Amino acid sequence: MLYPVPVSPRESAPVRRIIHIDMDAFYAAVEQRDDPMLRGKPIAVGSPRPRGVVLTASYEARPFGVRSAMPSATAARLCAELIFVRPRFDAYKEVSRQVRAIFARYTSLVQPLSLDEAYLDVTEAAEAGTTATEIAREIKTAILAETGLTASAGVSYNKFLAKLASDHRKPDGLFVITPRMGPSFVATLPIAAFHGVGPVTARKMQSLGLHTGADLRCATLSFLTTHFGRAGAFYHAIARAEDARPVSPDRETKSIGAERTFEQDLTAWPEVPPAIAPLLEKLWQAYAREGRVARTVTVKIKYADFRRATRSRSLAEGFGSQTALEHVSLDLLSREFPPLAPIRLLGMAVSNFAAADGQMSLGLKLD
Ligand code: TTP
Ligand code: MG
Repeated sequence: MLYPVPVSPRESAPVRRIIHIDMDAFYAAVEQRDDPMLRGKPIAVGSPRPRGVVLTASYEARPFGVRSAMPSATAARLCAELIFVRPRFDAYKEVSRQVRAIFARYTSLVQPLSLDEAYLDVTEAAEAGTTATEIAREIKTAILAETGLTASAGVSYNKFLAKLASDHRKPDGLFVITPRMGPSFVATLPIAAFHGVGPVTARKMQSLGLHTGADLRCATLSFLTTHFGRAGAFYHAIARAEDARPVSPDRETKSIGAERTFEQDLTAWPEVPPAIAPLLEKLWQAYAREGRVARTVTVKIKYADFRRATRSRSLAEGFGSQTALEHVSLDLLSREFPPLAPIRLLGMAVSNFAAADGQMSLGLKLD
């Protein structure tokens, strides 16, 4: 007698085909393309001033240890021949527009993450006959032909793995993680390499004996939610190479934020300005990349006893400089001192963006 083979819901769901595309050394590659003198040389895009930061470095500069978000002074010390180049955001936006037009030839399910990065869901196109890997290769070829720049592509069955895959063979890479490979690929990774695990979480995981994807996989869901709250369920899933998040094309940026959990709680006001300086820098960079003016800034405080507070202020003309952002954020925070309890986390975000009609485009001052 024949028994029907049980089909689990997961087996019956169609396997998705997701591509993650990420341009190589994006700003630096555009500068080298447009100025032949810069080709083959270690360059950093950003301000050379003492308080400036590196936005990105060319692949020639990376062996010296020059990295995004590094103070320019440190970068210059690491690489004596480093050439600093001022960013030209309009040029990067133009390339971004060209690359997105290429994506649109294959699917309408495109979720841009920044000017140089996007997820594409090509399940439908792949079912029609062309494999996702072929589509990724065609996209890379079109990007090179039409912009003169290289991109790396990752192909897999969810967003988490596609992003890991695009990073795996950078620059000019193409890497595929099949359903069979997914769990073992994740098992070998150090947890700090997981997208979504920041440095503080990574240290906490290490203190709990979780060093690799394989360690994380051994942890139970209740253990992870006890220690990491809501993020625990996400860590539990990605340890199994599972990620059900859809590619969401309409997700327009509504706010841009940065936050930091401190290794030691803050208790006195003089500790605050230096503590938020790196946050402000990070926020300003991301804001500068967005290109639209935000009218509201919000600060967030989490106390050691788990109480929390948020405070906002809006400016009719929007925040046009890093100094304005700093001034208002510090003012909002200073009103909360002396604090209700020691502070374990501070966050800042900008929101309430003006329409991108060119009227209020951000006067970018990176210094
Ligand atoms: P990334 O894709 O993170 O970096 P990249 O394209 O320069 O290099 P890779 O080959 O490793 O992908 O970021 C894209 C661009 O965003 C980058 O060229 C500059 C900008 N950027 C910042 O302005 N600040 C930052 O901290 C980072 C990480 C990027
Ligand atoms: Mg990139």
